[in-house]
Amino acid sequence: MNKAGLLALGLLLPAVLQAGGLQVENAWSRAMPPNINTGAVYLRLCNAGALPRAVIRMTTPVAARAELHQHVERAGVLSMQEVAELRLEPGECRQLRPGGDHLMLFGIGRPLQAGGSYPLTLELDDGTLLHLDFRVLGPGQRPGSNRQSEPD
Ligand SMILES: [Cu+2]
Repeated sequence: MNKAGLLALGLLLPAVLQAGGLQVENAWSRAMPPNINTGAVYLRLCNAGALPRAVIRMTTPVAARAELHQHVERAGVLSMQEVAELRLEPGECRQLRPGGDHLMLFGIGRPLQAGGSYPLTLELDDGTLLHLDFRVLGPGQRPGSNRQSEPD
């Protein structure tokens, strides 16, 4: 997509956030049972800038700790591990999704309510802070499905 297209998209969809050349869209998490205090956040990241850009840290008031995770397969066993950064080349997009890269939350203080939205801050390697909210979806709810079915 060309730059004008990206700009137009940004105007049409207020859910797209941009800072430091990085665009973030459709951040969501799945509601978990109250006895589980870990969770994952998924989102779509695009580097609309001219320089490589990386997410190096995350913070959220709802969890004691947040890590960048990726899934790795070792000897046929799928596990997840922390990575130091999520790096995107100019023009690159990355979809964080269940079974793939994700943001992992540990020590969630209170259960995240389906339908609620909670703040999350991404720190980029150039010092930019991207403040976003992620939505918590109930069982069976699909990310972005409500937006697409909403007539304007
Ligand atoms: Cu994880």
